[in-house]
Amino acid sequence: MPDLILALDVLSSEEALSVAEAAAPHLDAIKIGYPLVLAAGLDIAAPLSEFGLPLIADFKVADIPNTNRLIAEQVFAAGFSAIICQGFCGSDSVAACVEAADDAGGECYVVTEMSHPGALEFLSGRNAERMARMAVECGAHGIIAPATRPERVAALRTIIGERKILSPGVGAQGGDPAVIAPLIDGMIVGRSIYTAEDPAEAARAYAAYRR
Ligand code: NUP
Repeated sequence: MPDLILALDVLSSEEALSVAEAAAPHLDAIKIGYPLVLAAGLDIAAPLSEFGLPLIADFKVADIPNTNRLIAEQVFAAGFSAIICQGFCGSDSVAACVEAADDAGGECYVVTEMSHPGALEFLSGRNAERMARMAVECGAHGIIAPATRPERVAALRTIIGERKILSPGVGAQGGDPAVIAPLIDGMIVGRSIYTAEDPAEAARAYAAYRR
């Protein structure tokens, strides 16, 4: 059953630290991305890492290999354990992130099919399956796949085997944690925890799907 990963998309370091402190006992990792880093700076990684949880950088890196590598090196130097990159730029761009992760002793996850409705325009079906195959060939540690479409997660699992699937889209985007939990390795939950009246209680409720 999956780890619980908090998507901490709040807009100040004060709120980030207060939600993280409340939820931390129920979490296995914290994921941050552009919203918090643009509001509070990359330095937010240092106080967040004090909760003793792995930090995942969700920058959906999508550039040429050299730029991807430079971005990934900054991420790992800032203390993150993992980076998320897009698959659609191709295998050389993904390989640059995987290499930087390996050099830093970290992990790289590749976005295959996204969780929102617009993903069905370009980022789904055969393209997602090709990206999953490529992620395996590049040595990525796992993929990102949508909790909003459990049948697609099951299909992508047949391609990636034992590699990890981290899955966003539970709660606010409509995904059902009970349905998706048996299919994945990490459940990513943002708004349903950080906008809850009691984030600790909300995190505890999602953590129940770990068992
Ligand atoms: O396909 C994806 N869908 C998605 O929601 C890939 C992602 N990385 N995410 C991220 O997961 C999104 O940017 C947000 O940080 C988190 C989901 O948050 P929420 O919908 O639970 O609030």
